[in-house]
Amino acid sequence: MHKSDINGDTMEKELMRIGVSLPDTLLNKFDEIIDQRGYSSRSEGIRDAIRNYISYYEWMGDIKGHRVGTVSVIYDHTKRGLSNALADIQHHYTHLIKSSVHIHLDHDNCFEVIVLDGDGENIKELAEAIMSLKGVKFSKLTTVASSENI
Ligand code: NI
Repeated sequence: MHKSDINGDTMEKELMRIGVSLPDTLLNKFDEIIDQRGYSSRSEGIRDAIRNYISYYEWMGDIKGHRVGTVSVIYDHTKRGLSNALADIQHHYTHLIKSSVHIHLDHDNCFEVIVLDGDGENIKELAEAIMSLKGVKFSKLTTVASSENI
């Protein structure tokens, strides 16, 4: 077996082309960042972004045991059904949610921080449910082991 077959390099070398539809504001912002960071091409920036996305979700997969944490979300409250969907999710996980803060950022956007305490896998479920909602522009989960495990 060739060495590259073992470490997965072979897979990375087979480049696939994909077509992606993006809002121009999102693409312009992305182009600005990859330019500032000195990326040689948009493709290289996208590959890096996808690697970060994958490692973030792999990290999320390791969240287990009793945890405390936060989910921060920025979303467009004018998006039909989104505020209701967010409320529905939070009402489903009342046993985890200790507090939340809501700030109306501007005409369309809201910033919400949800403070959580409970089982790590449930916290992850809650975070994933929120992150996958259409209209959520930013979301971030942070967790630490609760005091008994520190
Ligand atoms: Ni608001």
